[in-house]
Amino acid sequence: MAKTEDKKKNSEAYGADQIQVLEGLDPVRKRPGMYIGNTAEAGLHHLIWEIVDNSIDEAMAGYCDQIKVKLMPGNIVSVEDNGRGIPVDVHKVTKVSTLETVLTTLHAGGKFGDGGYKVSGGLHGVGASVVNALSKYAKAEVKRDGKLYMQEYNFGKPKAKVKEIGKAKGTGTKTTFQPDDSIFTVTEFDIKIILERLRQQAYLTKGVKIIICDEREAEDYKHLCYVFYFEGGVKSYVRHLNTHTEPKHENVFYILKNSEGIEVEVAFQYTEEYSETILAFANNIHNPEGGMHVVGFRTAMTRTINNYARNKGYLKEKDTNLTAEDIREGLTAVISVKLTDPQFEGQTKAKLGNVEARPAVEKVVSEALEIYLEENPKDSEAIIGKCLLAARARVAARAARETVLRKGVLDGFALPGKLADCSSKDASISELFIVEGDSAGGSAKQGRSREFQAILPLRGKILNVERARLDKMLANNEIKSLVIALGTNIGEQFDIKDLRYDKIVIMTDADVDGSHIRTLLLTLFYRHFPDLIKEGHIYIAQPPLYRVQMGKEVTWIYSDKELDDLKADLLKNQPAKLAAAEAKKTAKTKAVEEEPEEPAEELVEGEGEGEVAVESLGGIKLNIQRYKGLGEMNPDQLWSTTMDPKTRKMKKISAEDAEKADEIFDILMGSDVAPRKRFIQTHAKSVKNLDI
Ligand code: 28F
Repeated sequence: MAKTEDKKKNSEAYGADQIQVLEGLDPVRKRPGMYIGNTAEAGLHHLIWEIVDNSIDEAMAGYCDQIKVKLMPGNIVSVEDNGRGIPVDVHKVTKVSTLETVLTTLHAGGKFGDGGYKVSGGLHGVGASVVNALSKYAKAEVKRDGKLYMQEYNFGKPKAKVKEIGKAKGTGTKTTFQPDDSIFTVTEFDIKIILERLRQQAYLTKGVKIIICDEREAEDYKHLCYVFYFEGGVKSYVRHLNTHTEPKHENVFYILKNSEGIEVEVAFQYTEEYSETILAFANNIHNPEGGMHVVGFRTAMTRTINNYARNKGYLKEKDTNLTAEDIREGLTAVISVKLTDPQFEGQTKAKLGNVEARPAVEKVVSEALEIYLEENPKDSEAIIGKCLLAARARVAARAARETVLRKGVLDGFALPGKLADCSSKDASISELFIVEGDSAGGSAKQGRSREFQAILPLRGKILNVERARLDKMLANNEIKSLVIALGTNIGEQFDIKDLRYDKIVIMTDADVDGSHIRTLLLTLFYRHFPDLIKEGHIYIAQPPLYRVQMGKEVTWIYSDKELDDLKADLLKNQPAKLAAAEAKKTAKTKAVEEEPEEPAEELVEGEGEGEVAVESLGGIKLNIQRYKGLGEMNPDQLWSTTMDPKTRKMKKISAEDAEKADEIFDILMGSDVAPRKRFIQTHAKSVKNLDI
């Protein structure tokens, strides 16, 4: 990235005086959630995002083109960039080094003030101090003016003044931190989460190289490094999103242009799919609920494509215009805007509110799209052909849908025969369990609390469903039953007020078939009942994987890790447990006089039909029974482990979970064989535990 003279002058003029309001870090340690969302896995990773965001801000300002993230043993993370380096001169207000001020005070960013960063994501520049406050150890190193400066901290407090510790080549900032494990409930970083996020950031910050090295394994083990660098920016992102589908045309549309101070970067390409994927970002922050930039984009697309189609005679005089719906089908687009003062709205602050973003995107995309369509006639023909087909299908589908809907869904009384409904008519307490297969359905019907729990068994055939066309989907009886049971109707007639259950619980086996059915149902909800997901009505039941019996004590285990933990725990506490067991034994023996020890076989007899294994952990016999399917549990067990609101574990499905399922669905059901094979090979072991 060019560091122009102009920018250099600017950076020299920009010193230590941008910081206005200053506050210590006590509030951060008192209420960490206020600053990083929570103190679980997401909050822990948030620490990394905050530090990386600072580097990305420096990159967006044009001063940095490389960011290196290192994970080290002991949950220590370092982030290093080759930006200008945080200034170290004495700060006017605090009278200590600016570096120290930035790391130890809140509101020390000065990002939106004069001379601060024009464009920024993150916590408005207080990120570094928040991370410092929540770390038991941290270190800041700055290379500036040929010198290396350093300061260390414990719990946000400096151990000593900022020191010059040597010479330096180049410039930059490096922050190292070790999260305070008394604050976080999760302390281990997950490389997958880190890679996913930083890959996305690399797409959104064109030309910046992000390197991630995981150095947490044993020393002789080869360390793994990952490098993300995308010259194409969001164009590369669109290609990536379309890797598992068939593009309809070759050239990805791409534009990067500034309009009225807003940087607009947009790429799109149509695929064979019927669905639309639009990813929108403002200052690199994802806006799942869209916003003004998305509105501007849609307007530009609809108007420009219609104009072109008319001019070239694809649309005849008698034809009506293509609708926004027709233009959506099969579209994969990434919209990224960068602006000075982003306003986020909506329930989850996930929607861009700045009205000026709308005309900016509309103008940039309209102008560039007109040129693209003229210059790429082959691509244009494919795109318009796709839109025209969608228009025709829309008319046909409506006709088909109306006939289907008239037959069943509209008369609310024709509830499917397979549905064992609950007796309560109060939707706010009612739950619908969608169960795989008739045998598990039988157990669920017997085990449930009839008052508020309804059971709908589905057959395996559901797998052959085609997800794209509503009319074809409703031709499948299993799906039709489900839609009728929900009560909301579907498509244009959908109305969430008529939902008959507050919770819709997908209860499938922990095997490959179960995972398929779950994926399919989530896809169905994602495509055709998105409001049910958005409003938190969709759940996945979590049946246990194992039943572990130790003497008379029965424990239900829900994951392999939990089982390992239990064993480890037993080994650790073994002397105490053994002693307790011994004491019991002697007591018993005394009472019945010389009665032989309880035979081991008695322990081996598990209930139900699951696989049984007996393990002996230093004298304690463990009877471990693995459940392969819901059908292996008797109704009482199913109730107490999986259905009883007091004891069950259920996973509420978020829009992201469903989006992932939708992607997996493509891979599993799509026409492309290679990615499916790859997916099944790489996930063969984990498919049974796919937590979607
Ligand atoms: C590993 C994390 O934090 N990188 C950063 C800079 C550069 C400047 C800066 C940062 C100064 C007064 C706040 C340098 N020279 N990586 C990072 N690189 N912050 S953070 O300035 C911060 C402001 O108050 C910088 C000239 N201007 C800005």
